[in-house]
Amino acid sequence: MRLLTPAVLGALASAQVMACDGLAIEHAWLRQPPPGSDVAAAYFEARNTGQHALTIKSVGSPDFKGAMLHVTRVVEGRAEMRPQGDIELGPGAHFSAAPGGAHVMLFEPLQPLTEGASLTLELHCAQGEPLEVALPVRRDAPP
Ligand SMILES: [Cu+2]
Repeated sequence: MRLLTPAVLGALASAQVMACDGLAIEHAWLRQPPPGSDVAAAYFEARNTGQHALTIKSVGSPDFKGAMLHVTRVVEGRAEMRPQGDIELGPGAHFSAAPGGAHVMLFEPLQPLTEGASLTLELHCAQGEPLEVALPVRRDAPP
């Protein structure tokens, strides 16, 4: 018997539980870019709440023309962004996309990125339907 925290139960209730075979996403948010910028970064916490391994292959959003998983690495003192490969999560495993590391890079918004707006982030897994989660626009990281 596994105990689920209220936060995890909330994520399961708000997500399509069958999508992505047990993937739960929490604390998804998009950092409001400076005015005039057509590139934004989004972050999330992912956990495999299922019994089987799963793989996040890619991301998308109906609110942007393009979306990619990136990772920031410091190479010889300079921060560089590279494509993030597949994210493989065993049962119970956790992955954090947070400022300074992995992130969702979003290109060419199709609507204004107003603080407080709720956009949509899609996670595409190796199996199952894409998982859609709410992506609130914030000026700063959630507390
Ligand atoms: Cu990036």
